[in-house]
Amino acid sequence: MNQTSPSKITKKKFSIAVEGNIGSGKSTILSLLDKSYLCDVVVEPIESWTNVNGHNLLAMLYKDPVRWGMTFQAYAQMTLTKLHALQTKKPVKVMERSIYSARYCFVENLYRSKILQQVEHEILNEWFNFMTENGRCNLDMIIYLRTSPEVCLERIKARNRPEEKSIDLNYLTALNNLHEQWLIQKKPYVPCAPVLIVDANQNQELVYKEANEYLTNLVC
Ligand code: DGT
Repeated sequence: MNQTSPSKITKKKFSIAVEGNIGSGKSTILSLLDKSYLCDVVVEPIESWTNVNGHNLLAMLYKDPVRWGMTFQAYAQMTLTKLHALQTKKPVKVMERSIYSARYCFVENLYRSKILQQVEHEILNEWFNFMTENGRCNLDMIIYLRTSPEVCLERIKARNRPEEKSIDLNYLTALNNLHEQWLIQKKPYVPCAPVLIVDANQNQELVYKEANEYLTNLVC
């Protein structure tokens, strides 16, 4: 494990985002952390993106990204902002993803692929800047589940979500590069919190053990 240590905390509420490519294993780690007395896990249930008042926005996005990319990112940004604002009881609030990966990885990828228009990118960016500048989306730490795109693809195939059938290695590689630029190279975007890097190609029990040990040391 490779880490940048934030200062040890006592009694302070701590907000953490688990980040990583699609298929990196975030949901598995979060469901294990959810059992810990330390953590309240808050996730955006995939159902809220596959059933927006009867509309499967995730499927619409994959089917026609040019038409639905902006709508999806606007909705994702809103739902993630709500998670950032959520107050929890236990010492550590753990989020699946954050407004930051939506902006720095997914929006960036759609824009670079010329799926989002410049004006759409500018609107999302202005809104993102407003939401992050006022402190409502602060994080104390990011756990980065670092995974190869090949491993992600295997896991995505194995879980076989109907919406995700069109995901290929090119898409995962592009998203992986953007996660790496943000969380490892730290440019052009600098992470808003220290980053704990976990090798998530390995068995998911080990990934959980590493993350949980680190959180326990941090809080107790
Ligand atoms: P895991 O447990 O690491 O495999 O994580 P997943 O795949 O359950 O969760 P996540 O958030 O990586 O992705 C769920 C689906 O939603 C996946 O098809 C990618 C898509 N997705 C998530 N956030 C965004 C976003 O901001 N923009 C776009 N275009 N797609 C997104």
